[in-house]
Amino acid sequence: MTLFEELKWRGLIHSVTDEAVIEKINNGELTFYLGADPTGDSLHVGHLLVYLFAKRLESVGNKPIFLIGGATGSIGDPKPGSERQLLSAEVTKHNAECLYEQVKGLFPAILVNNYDWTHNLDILTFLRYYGKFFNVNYMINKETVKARLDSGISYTEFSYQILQALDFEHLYKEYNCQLQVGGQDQWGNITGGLELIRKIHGDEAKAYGVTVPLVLKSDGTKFGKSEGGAVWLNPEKTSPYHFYQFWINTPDADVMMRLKQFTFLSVEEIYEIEKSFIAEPHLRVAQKALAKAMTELIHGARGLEQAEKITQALFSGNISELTVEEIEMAFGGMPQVEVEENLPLIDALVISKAASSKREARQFIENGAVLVNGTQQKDLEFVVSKDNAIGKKYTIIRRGKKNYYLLKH
Ligand code: 485
Repeated sequence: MTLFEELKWRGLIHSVTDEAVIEKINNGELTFYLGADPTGDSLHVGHLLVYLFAKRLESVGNKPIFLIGGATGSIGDPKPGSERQLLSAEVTKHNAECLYEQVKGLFPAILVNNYDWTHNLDILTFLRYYGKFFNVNYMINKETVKARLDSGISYTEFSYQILQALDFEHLYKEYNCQLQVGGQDQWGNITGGLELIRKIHGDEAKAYGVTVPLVLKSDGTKFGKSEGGAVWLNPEKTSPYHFYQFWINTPDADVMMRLKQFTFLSVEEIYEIEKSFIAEPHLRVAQKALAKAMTELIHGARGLEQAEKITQALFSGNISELTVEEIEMAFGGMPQVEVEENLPLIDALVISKAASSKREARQFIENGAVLVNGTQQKDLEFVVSKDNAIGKKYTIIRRGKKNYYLLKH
Protein backbone atom coordinates (compact mmCIF):
# COMPACT_ATOMS: atom_id res chain seq x y z
CA MET A 1 0.00 0.00 0.00
CA THR A 2 1.39 3.42 -0.90
CA LEU A 3 1.06 6.26 1.60
CA PHE A 4 -1.72 7.80 -0.43
CA GLU A 5 -3.64 4.53 -0.63
CA GLU A 6 -3.26 4.24 3.10
CA LEU A 7 -4.50 7.81 3.61
CA LYS A 8 -7.59 6.95 1.55
CA TRP A 9 -8.11 3.72 3.49
CA ARG A 10 -7.95 5.73 6.69
CA GLY A 11 -10.66 8.05 5.38
CA LEU A 12 -8.37 11.06 5.38
CA ILE A 13 -8.81 12.35 1.85
CA HIS A 14 -11.72 14.63 1.09
CA SER A 15 -10.50 16.24 -2.15
CA VAL A 16 -7.35 16.76 -4.18
CA THR A 17 -6.98 19.53 -6.76
CA ASP A 18 -4.91 17.40 -9.14
CA GLU A 19 -4.13 13.67 -9.13
CA ALA A 20 -0.51 14.48 -10.00
CA VAL A 21 0.03 15.33 -6.34
CA ILE A 22 -0.40 11.69 -5.31
CA GLU A 23 2.93 10.46 -6.61
CA LYS A 24 4.75 13.47 -5.18
CA ILE A 25 3.26 12.82 -1.76
CA ASN A 26 4.23 9.15 -1.95
CA ASN A 27 7.78 10.03 -2.93
CA GLY A 28 8.09 12.42 -0.02
CA GLU A 29 9.33 15.15 -2.28
CA LEU A 30 7.03 18.02 -1.39
CA THR A 31 7.29 21.03 0.83
CA PHE A 32 3.76 21.62 2.09
CA TYR A 33 2.01 23.95 4.46
CA LEU A 34 -0.78 23.95 6.95
CA GLY A 35 -2.13 27.19 8.35
CA ALA A 36 -4.02 28.01 11.51
CA ASP A 37 -5.32 31.26 12.91
CA PRO A 38 -4.35 31.94 16.53
CA THR A 39 -7.95 32.23 17.74
CA GLY A 40 -7.43 30.01 20.80
CA ASP A 41 -4.61 29.05 23.16
CA SER A 42 -4.85 25.30 22.63
CA LEU A 43 -5.79 22.81 19.97
CA HIS A 44 -8.61 20.42 20.75
CA VAL A 45 -9.35 16.97 19.36
CA GLY A 46 -11.62 18.54 16.73
CA HIS A 47 -8.54 20.16 15.16
CA LEU A 48 -6.31 17.17 15.50
CA LEU A 49 -7.04 15.20 12.34
CA VAL A 50 -5.47 17.73 9.95
CA TYR A 51 -2.36 18.04 12.13
CA LEU A 52 -1.96 14.28 12.28
CA PHE A 53 -2.45 14.20 8.52
CA ALA A 54 0.50 16.60 8.23
CA LYS A 55 2.48 14.31 10.53
CA ARG A 56 1.74 11.41 8.18
CA LEU A 57 2.99 13.39 5.16
CA GLU A 58 6.07 14.36 7.13
CA SER A 59 6.79 10.76 8.11
CA VAL A 60 7.68 9.82 4.51
CA GLY A 61 9.92 12.84 3.98
CA ASN A 62 7.65 15.66 2.86
CA LYS A 63 8.66 18.91 4.55
CA PRO A 64 6.05 20.73 6.62
CA ILE A 65 5.69 24.46 7.11
CA PHE A 66 3.37 25.48 9.89
CA LEU A 67 1.86 28.88 9.21
CA ILE A 68 0.46 30.91 12.04
CA GLY A 69 -2.09 33.40 10.87
CA GLY A 70 -0.96 36.50 12.74
CA ALA A 71 -2.46 38.59 9.94
CA THR A 72 -5.43 36.41 8.95
CA GLY A 73 -6.24 35.76 12.61
CA SER A 74 -6.69 39.47 13.08
CA ILE A 75 -9.27 39.48 10.23
CA GLY A 76 -11.18 36.20 10.72
CA ASP A 77 -12.07 33.48 8.21
CA PRO A 78 -15.82 33.98 7.57
CA LYS A 79 -17.83 31.41 9.47
CA PRO A 80 -21.51 30.70 8.94
CA GLY A 81 -23.85 32.88 10.92
CA SER A 82 -22.03 35.98 12.01
CA GLU A 83 -18.94 38.17 11.96
CA ARG A 84 -16.08 37.21 14.19
CA GLN A 85 -15.00 39.23 17.17
CA LEU A 86 -11.69 40.95 16.36
CA LEU A 87 -8.90 39.72 18.64
CA SER A 88 -6.27 41.99 20.14
CA ALA A 89 -2.63 41.79 19.11
CA GLU A 90 -1.56 40.54 22.58
CA VAL A 91 -4.09 37.72 22.57
CA THR A 92 -3.16 36.53 19.08
CA LYS A 93 0.53 36.65 19.99
CA HIS A 94 0.00 34.57 23.12
CA ASN A 95 -2.21 32.08 21.26
CA ALA A 96 0.32 31.80 18.44
CA GLU A 97 3.06 30.82 20.89
CA CYS A 98 0.84 28.21 22.55
CA LEU A 99 -0.17 26.67 19.21
CA TYR A 100 3.37 26.47 17.94
CA GLU A 101 4.45 24.66 21.13
CA GLN A 102 1.74 22.06 20.58
CA VAL A 103 2.52 21.58 16.90
CA LYS A 104 6.23 21.15 17.66
CA GLY A 105 5.27 18.29 19.94
CA LEU A 106 3.53 16.55 17.03
CA PHE A 107 6.01 16.95 14.17
CA PRO A 108 9.01 19.09 13.25
CA ALA A 109 8.02 22.05 11.08
CA ILE A 110 9.33 25.33 9.78
CA LEU A 111 7.36 28.07 11.51
CA VAL A 112 6.18 31.11 9.58
CA ASN A 113 3.76 33.88 10.44
CA ASN A 114 1.83 35.64 7.71
CA TYR A 115 1.95 38.85 9.74
CA ASP A 116 5.55 39.17 8.56
CA TRP A 117 4.71 39.62 4.88
CA THR A 118 1.25 41.10 5.27
CA HIS A 119 1.51 43.91 7.78
CA ASN A 120 3.53 46.23 5.54
CA LEU A 121 1.46 45.65 2.46
CA ASP A 122 0.19 49.07 1.45
CA ILE A 123 -3.35 49.62 0.32
CA LEU A 124 -2.41 50.71 -3.20
CA THR A 125 -0.27 47.63 -3.86
CA PHE A 126 -3.03 45.51 -2.43
CA LEU A 127 -5.67 47.02 -4.69
CA ARG A 128 -3.67 47.81 -7.84
CA TYR A 129 -1.48 44.71 -7.94
CA TYR A 130 -3.11 41.84 -6.02
CA GLY A 131 -6.71 43.02 -6.34
CA LYS A 132 -6.54 42.74 -10.12
CA PHE A 133 -6.03 38.97 -9.86
CA PHE A 134 -9.30 38.44 -8.02
CA ASN A 135 -12.69 38.41 -9.58
CA VAL A 136 -15.49 39.43 -7.25
CA ASN A 137 -18.09 37.29 -9.01
CA TYR A 138 -15.86 34.34 -8.37
CA MET A 139 -15.09 35.34 -4.79
CA ILE A 140 -18.73 35.56 -3.76
CA ASN A 141 -19.26 32.04 -5.00
CA LYS A 142 -16.83 30.57 -2.49
CA GLU A 143 -18.79 28.49 0.01
CA THR A 144 -17.79 30.49 3.06
CA VAL A 145 -18.84 33.79 1.48
CA LYS A 146 -21.96 32.45 -0.21
CA ALA A 147 -23.19 31.20 3.14
CA ARG A 148 -23.04 34.75 4.45
CA LEU A 149 -24.57 36.73 1.62
CA ASP A 150 -28.00 36.80 3.24
CA SER A 151 -26.98 37.52 6.81
CA GLY A 152 -24.29 39.94 5.62
CA ILE A 153 -20.50 39.98 5.55
CA SER A 154 -18.09 42.85 6.12
CA TYR A 155 -15.52 43.87 3.55
CA THR A 156 -12.95 42.81 6.16
CA GLU A 157 -14.00 39.17 6.25
CA PHE A 158 -14.76 39.18 2.52
CA SER A 159 -11.08 40.00 1.93
CA TYR A 160 -9.87 37.06 4.03
CA GLN A 161 -9.53 34.68 1.08
CA ILE A 162 -7.19 37.13 -0.67
CA LEU A 163 -4.83 37.14 2.31
CA GLN A 164 -4.73 33.35 2.46
CA ALA A 165 -4.10 33.24 -1.31
CA LEU A 166 -1.21 35.68 -0.87
CA ASP A 167 0.28 33.33 1.72
CA PHE A 168 0.32 30.35 -0.60
CA GLU A 169 1.92 32.42 -3.35
CA HIS A 170 4.48 33.76 -0.89
CA LEU A 171 5.44 30.30 0.37
CA TYR A 172 5.51 28.94 -3.18
CA LYS A 173 7.95 31.64 -4.14
CA GLU A 174 10.10 31.64 -1.00
CA TYR A 175 10.13 27.94 -0.04
CA ASN A 176 9.04 26.19 -3.23
CA CYS A 177 6.05 25.10 -1.18
CA GLN A 178 3.84 23.23 -3.64
CA LEU A 179 1.08 21.90 -1.46
CA GLN A 180 -1.38 23.33 1.02
CA VAL A 181 -3.38 20.99 3.24
CA GLY A 182 -6.38 21.86 5.37
CA GLY A 183 -9.81 20.71 6.47
CA GLN A 184 -12.55 20.50 3.88
CA ASP A 185 -13.79 23.96 4.85
CA GLN A 186 -10.50 25.35 3.49
CA TRP A 187 -11.11 24.24 -0.10
CA GLY A 188 -12.12 27.68 -1.36
CA ASN A 189 -9.16 29.40 0.28
CA ILE A 190 -6.72 26.80 -1.00
CA THR A 191 -7.96 26.90 -4.60
CA GLY A 192 -7.88 30.71 -4.43
CA GLY A 193 -4.16 30.45 -3.68
CA LEU A 194 -3.59 28.03 -6.53
CA GLU A 195 -5.20 30.41 -8.99
CA LEU A 196 -3.11 33.30 -7.79
CA ILE A 197 0.05 31.19 -8.17
CA ARG A 198 -0.95 30.32 -11.72
CA LYS A 199 -1.73 33.92 -12.61
CA ILE A 200 1.57 35.19 -11.26
CA HIS A 201 3.87 32.28 -12.14
CA GLY A 202 2.20 30.91 -15.25
CA ASP A 203 0.32 27.72 -16.08
CA GLU A 204 3.38 25.55 -15.72
CA ALA A 205 3.60 26.41 -12.01
CA LYS A 206 3.09 23.19 -10.02
CA ALA A 207 1.05 23.63 -6.90
CA TYR A 208 -1.65 21.53 -5.27
CA GLY A 209 -4.22 21.34 -2.53
CA VAL A 210 -5.46 18.41 -0.47
CA THR A 211 -8.31 18.60 2.04
CA VAL A 212 -9.15 16.30 4.92
CA PRO A 213 -12.79 15.49 5.77
CA LEU A 214 -14.56 16.81 8.80
CA VAL A 215 -14.81 14.24 11.58
CA LEU A 216 -18.39 13.00 11.72
CA LYS A 217 -20.13 11.03 14.43
CA SER A 218 -22.58 8.32 13.53
CA ASP A 219 -25.20 9.74 15.90
CA GLY A 220 -25.04 13.17 14.25
CA THR A 221 -23.70 15.08 17.28
CA LYS A 222 -20.54 17.16 17.08
CA PHE A 223 -17.24 15.34 17.43
CA GLY A 224 -14.76 16.42 20.09
CA LYS A 225 -17.01 17.45 22.96
CA SER A 226 -17.42 15.72 26.29
CA GLU A 227 -19.65 16.71 29.21
CA GLY A 228 -17.06 19.27 30.22
CA GLY A 229 -17.00 20.92 26.76
CA ALA A 230 -14.21 20.67 24.19
CA VAL A 231 -11.50 18.06 24.72
CA TRP A 232 -8.23 20.00 24.67
CA LEU A 233 -4.69 18.82 24.02
CA ASN A 234 -3.35 21.07 26.77
CA PRO A 235 -3.19 18.86 29.90
CA GLU A 236 -4.07 21.84 32.08
CA LYS A 237 -7.35 22.25 30.25
CA THR A 238 -8.16 18.54 29.81
CA SER A 239 -6.23 16.13 32.02
CA PRO A 240 -4.67 13.01 30.48
CA TYR A 241 -7.25 10.99 32.44
CA HIS A 242 -10.21 12.87 30.94
CA PHE A 243 -8.53 12.77 27.54
CA TYR A 244 -8.28 8.99 27.87
CA GLN A 245 -11.90 8.81 28.98
CA PHE A 246 -13.02 10.74 25.91
CA TRP A 247 -11.51 8.15 23.58
CA ILE A 248 -12.48 5.11 25.58
CA ASN A 249 -16.11 6.23 25.49
CA THR A 250 -16.17 6.14 21.67
CA PRO A 251 -19.34 4.36 20.53
CA ASP A 252 -18.98 0.96 18.85
CA ALA A 253 -20.30 2.41 15.60
CA ASP A 254 -17.42 4.90 15.37
CA VAL A 255 -14.47 3.21 16.99
CA MET A 256 -12.93 1.42 13.98
CA MET A 257 -13.08 4.61 11.93
CA ARG A 258 -11.37 6.55 14.75
CA LEU A 259 -8.57 3.99 14.95
CA LYS A 260 -7.92 4.46 11.24
CA GLN A 261 -8.20 8.24 11.21
CA PHE A 262 -6.38 9.17 14.36
CA THR A 263 -3.87 6.54 15.37
CA PHE A 264 -0.52 5.53 13.94
CA LEU A 265 -1.26 1.86 14.48
CA SER A 266 -0.45 -0.03 11.29
CA VAL A 267 -3.07 -1.34 8.87
CA GLU A 268 -2.34 -4.90 10.09
CA GLU A 269 -2.65 -3.93 13.74
CA ILE A 270 -5.98 -2.28 13.06
CA TYR A 271 -7.27 -5.38 11.26
CA GLU A 272 -6.21 -7.52 14.23
CA ILE A 273 -8.04 -5.24 16.62
CA GLU A 274 -11.10 -5.32 14.39
CA LYS A 275 -11.18 -9.11 14.49
CA SER A 276 -11.27 -9.28 18.30
CA PHE A 277 -13.66 -6.32 18.41
CA ILE A 278 -16.15 -8.10 16.13
CA ALA A 279 -15.77 -11.40 18.00
CA GLU A 280 -16.15 -9.93 21.49
CA PRO A 281 -17.35 -6.33 21.36
CA HIS A 282 -18.11 -6.29 25.12
CA LEU A 283 -14.37 -6.48 25.86
CA ARG A 284 -14.00 -3.07 24.19
CA VAL A 285 -10.60 -3.98 22.75
CA ALA A 286 -10.92 -1.32 20.06
CA GLN A 287 -11.84 1.45 22.49
CA LYS A 288 -8.97 0.52 24.78
CA ALA A 289 -6.49 0.47 21.89
CA LEU A 290 -7.76 3.85 20.70
CA ALA A 291 -7.59 5.48 24.13
CA LYS A 292 -4.13 4.05 24.69
CA ALA A 293 -2.72 5.13 21.34
CA MET A 294 -4.15 8.65 21.53
CA THR A 295 -3.21 9.33 25.14
CA GLU A 296 0.32 8.11 24.53
CA LEU A 297 0.61 10.20 21.36
CA ILE A 298 -0.47 13.42 23.07
CA HIS A 299 0.57 12.95 26.71
CA GLY A 300 3.43 10.48 26.43
CA ALA A 301 4.07 7.26 28.33
CA ARG A 302 3.69 8.96 31.71
CA GLY A 303 0.35 10.56 30.84
CA LEU A 304 -0.94 7.21 29.63
CA GLU A 305 0.25 5.46 32.76
CA GLN A 306 -1.54 7.98 34.98
CA ALA A 307 -4.72 7.79 32.93
CA GLU A 308 -4.78 4.00 33.03
CA LYS A 309 -4.00 3.89 36.74
CA ILE A 310 -6.82 6.29 37.57
CA THR A 311 -9.26 4.51 35.28
CA GLN A 312 -8.37 1.18 36.89
CA ALA A 313 -8.61 2.56 40.43
CA LEU A 314 -12.00 4.15 39.85
CA PHE A 315 -13.27 1.01 38.18
CA SER A 316 -12.08 -1.43 40.83
CA GLY A 317 -12.59 0.90 43.75
CA ASN A 318 -8.95 0.71 44.91
CA ILE A 319 -8.87 4.42 45.42
CA SER A 320 -6.31 4.31 48.22
CA GLU A 321 -3.58 3.67 45.64
CA LEU A 322 -4.05 7.09 44.09
CA THR A 323 -1.85 10.05 44.90
CA VAL A 324 -3.24 13.48 45.72
CA GLU A 325 -2.20 14.65 42.26
CA GLU A 326 -4.03 11.76 40.61
CA ILE A 327 -7.15 12.41 42.68
CA GLU A 328 -7.08 16.03 41.60
CA MET A 329 -6.73 14.91 38.00
CA ALA A 330 -9.58 12.43 38.23
CA PHE A 331 -12.01 14.68 40.06
CA GLY A 332 -10.94 18.02 38.65
CA GLY A 333 -14.01 19.93 37.54
CA MET A 334 -16.32 17.73 39.60
CA PRO A 335 -18.18 19.16 42.58
CA GLN A 336 -16.28 18.77 45.84
CA VAL A 337 -17.33 19.58 49.36
CA GLU A 338 -14.98 21.37 51.73
CA VAL A 339 -15.08 20.06 55.29
CA GLU A 340 -13.57 21.98 58.19
CA GLU A 341 -13.66 19.48 61.04
CA ASN A 342 -14.14 15.84 61.78
CA LEU A 343 -17.42 14.71 60.36
CA PRO A 344 -19.53 11.62 61.10
CA LEU A 345 -19.76 9.52 57.92
CA ILE A 346 -23.55 9.76 58.03
CA ASP A 347 -23.35 13.56 57.81
CA ALA A 348 -20.66 13.35 55.16
CA LEU A 349 -22.98 11.28 52.97
CA VAL A 350 -25.73 13.87 53.29
CA ILE A 351 -23.49 16.91 52.75
CA SER A 352 -21.89 15.41 49.66
CA LYS A 353 -25.37 14.46 48.39
CA ALA A 354 -24.46 10.78 48.32
CA ALA A 355 -27.60 10.29 50.40
CA SER A 356 -30.73 12.42 50.55
CA SER A 357 -31.24 12.01 54.32
CA LYS A 358 -29.53 10.65 57.41
CA ARG A 359 -31.95 7.75 57.35
CA GLU A 360 -30.94 6.86 53.83
CA ALA A 361 -27.27 7.33 54.72
CA ARG A 362 -27.61 4.82 57.54
CA GLN A 363 -29.23 2.32 55.20
CA PHE A 364 -26.47 2.67 52.63
CA ILE A 365 -23.81 2.09 55.29
CA GLU A 366 -25.58 -0.90 56.81
CA ASN A 367 -26.11 -2.48 53.38
CA GLY A 368 -22.40 -2.24 52.68
CA ALA A 369 -22.93 0.17 49.77
CA VAL A 370 -20.44 2.73 51.07
CA LEU A 371 -16.69 2.71 50.54
CA VAL A 372 -14.44 5.30 52.15
CA ASN A 373 -11.11 5.70 50.38
CA GLY A 374 -11.54 2.32 48.80
CA THR A 375 -12.51 0.38 51.95
CA GLN A 376 -16.02 -0.76 52.71
CA GLN A 377 -17.27 1.04 55.80
CA LYS A 378 -20.12 -0.58 57.77
CA ASP A 379 -19.49 1.27 61.03
CA LEU A 380 -22.32 3.78 61.55
CA GLU A 381 -20.11 5.67 64.00
CA PHE A 382 -17.22 6.14 61.55
CA VAL A 383 -15.84 9.66 61.45
CA VAL A 384 -14.30 11.24 58.37
CA SER A 385 -11.25 13.30 59.30
CA LYS A 386 -8.07 14.87 58.01
CA ASP A 387 -6.13 12.03 59.62
CA ASN A 388 -7.78 9.25 57.68
CA ALA A 389 -7.93 11.27 54.43
CA ILE A 390 -5.68 10.44 51.47
CA GLY A 391 -2.60 12.64 51.79
CA LYS A 392 -4.46 14.31 54.70
CA LYS A 393 -6.38 16.14 52.01
CA TYR A 394 -9.10 14.11 50.28
CA THR A 395 -11.77 11.67 51.37
CA ILE A 396 -13.37 9.80 48.54
CA ILE A 397 -16.73 8.24 49.17
CA ARG A 398 -18.10 5.71 46.77
CA ARG A 399 -21.73 4.70 46.94
CA GLY A 400 -22.80 1.69 44.92
CA LYS A 401 -20.73 0.71 41.94
CA LYS A 402 -20.12 4.00 40.25
CA ASN A 403 -21.03 7.07 42.29
CA TYR A 404 -18.07 8.99 43.62
CA TYR A 405 -18.09 11.98 45.99
CA LEU A 406 -15.11 14.04 46.97
CA LEU A 407 -14.54 15.76 50.30
CA LYS A 408 -11.64 18.15 50.77
CA HIS A 409 -10.14 18.71 54.22
O1 485 B 1 -2.38 30.93 4.70
C1 485 B 1 -3.29 30.56 5.65
C2 485 B 1 -3.77 31.50 6.55
C3 485 B 1 -4.70 31.12 7.49
C4 485 B 1 -5.15 29.82 7.54
C5 485 B 1 -4.67 28.89 6.65
C6 485 B 1 -3.72 29.24 5.69
C7 485 B 1 -6.16 29.43 8.58
C8 485 B 1 -7.50 28.97 7.95
N1 485 B 1 -8.14 30.00 7.18
C9 485 B 1 -8.45 28.56 9.08
O2 485 B 1 -9.35 29.28 9.44
N2 485 B 1 -8.22 27.40 9.66
C10 485 B 1 -8.94 26.90 10.81
C11 485 B 1 -8.30 27.41 12.08
O3 485 B 1 -7.36 28.18 12.02
O4 485 B 1 -8.77 27.00 13.16
C12 485 B 1 -8.87 25.36 10.79
C13 485 B 1 -9.69 24.82 9.64
C14 485 B 1 -9.57 23.31 9.61
C15 485 B 1 -8.10 22.88 9.53
C16 485 B 1 -7.34 23.54 10.68
O5 485 B 1 -7.53 24.96 10.70
O6 485 B 1 -11.05 25.18 9.85
O7 485 B 1 -10.25 22.79 8.49
O8 485 B 1 -7.59 23.26 8.27
C17 485 B 1 -5.85 23.27 10.58
